[in-house]
Amino acid sequence: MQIAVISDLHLGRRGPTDGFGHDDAEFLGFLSFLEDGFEFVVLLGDIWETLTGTLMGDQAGELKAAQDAHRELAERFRRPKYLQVHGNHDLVSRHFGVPEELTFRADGVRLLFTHGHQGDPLVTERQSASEFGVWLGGWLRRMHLDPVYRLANELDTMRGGFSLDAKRCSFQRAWMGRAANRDVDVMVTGHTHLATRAEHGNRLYLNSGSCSEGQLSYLALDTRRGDYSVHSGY
Ligand SMILES: [Mn+2]
Repeated sequence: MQIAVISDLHLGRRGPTDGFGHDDAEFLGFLSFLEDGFEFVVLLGDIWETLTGTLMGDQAGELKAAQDAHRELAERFRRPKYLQVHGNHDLVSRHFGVPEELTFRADGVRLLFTHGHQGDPLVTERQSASEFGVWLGGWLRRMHLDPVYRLANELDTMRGGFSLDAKRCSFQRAWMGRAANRDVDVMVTGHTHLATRAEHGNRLYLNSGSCSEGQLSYLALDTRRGDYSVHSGY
């Protein structure tokens, strides 16, 4: 089976808090490229940004506003080729039937797809503090304090134990522990915005990186050939 994975688009209601940073028409071209080359396209969470409303707490309203602001993308994602899981920035999607994870077996390979915030202690143990931090970040951007916003994001990366170095990345180690417990061969997450491919013994960890802030990364999985690769641009 040939599967493409993208995540962390952070599509918002446009304006300063919208983290997407792509022209929608150009991004639709990228999606057509993925649709032509793969049997499925997995949307691995944080597709929509619902935590940066002017007031906290109306995530369903923010989801609707973001989908209205990016109508063609929202419609494209409803095609049967797309499979979606929710992340921590679009957690509210679970009320519309979007699951927390997908597992399947293809060509004898067991795969688990999940956004990954469940392995991030700040998000799981201090969810309201984490959501407050994201909401505050939205206000920093409205107030054009982007350098402060970027510094806060870098601190967040360090705090989360996120690293491109597989040995140093505690987030990745946590997920590979779960992969072993659940006998998963290929563990796929997003969330850190660090596109990654790392072998852990006979298991593989993949991270889809991010398509926000104008970045473009995706994973290409071919279970029949055993090819798993990280791409930036197309
Ligand atoms: Mn996330």
